[in-house]
Amino acid sequence: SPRARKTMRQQPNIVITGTPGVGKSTHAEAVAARTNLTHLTINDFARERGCLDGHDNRLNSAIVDDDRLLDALTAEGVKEKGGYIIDWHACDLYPESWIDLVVVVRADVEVLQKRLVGRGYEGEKLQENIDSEFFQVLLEEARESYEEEIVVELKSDETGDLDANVERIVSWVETWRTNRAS
Ligand code: DAT
Repeated sequence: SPRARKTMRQQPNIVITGTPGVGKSTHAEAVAARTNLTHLTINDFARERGCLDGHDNRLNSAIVDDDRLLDALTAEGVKEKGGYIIDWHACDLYPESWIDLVVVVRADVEVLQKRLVGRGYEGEKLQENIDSEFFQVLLEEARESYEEEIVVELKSDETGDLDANVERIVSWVETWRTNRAS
């Protein structure tokens, strides 16, 4: 459960991470709707704020410049104000002091494969993402980058998982707010 952390933030910052297709944005949107936190889709934010640094042709995806992204997030007031749900497939670039909770969304690789094929992924891009989930790359990244007690792994194979996860994150936010106020 959330303990008092060294922060001046009035609202918590939550990182929602995981392999593409696991359900990050679905979770982030549902939690944002219930908590009034702001869903920050880094793919869009990085593009809008000029934080892209070329294109990876092999994986057909934009390359984000981490330093520029951190500057843009700082300008946005992420660290000081808080109140953001940061939705991206990477999680190791934010300073620890910015982040109050890290949710690693996981999916069964067969379920994920179907979702990604449905999204038009194929070839190397499809395989790399399946491998990434199989080898729990994002979970390891989260565990290496943040204190163990703020990292939560949540399974997202079915609708029931989604509902339970959202409930759990919302209640974490409510507890954080209660602790912050007292
Ligand atoms: P991400 O943001 O991680 O790329 P998403 O939120 O766009 O993933 O979800 C990918 C697809 O999978 C989307 O069609 C919604 C579906 N999905 C995600 N989590 C689910 C769950 N727990 N049950 C059923 N469908 C889910």
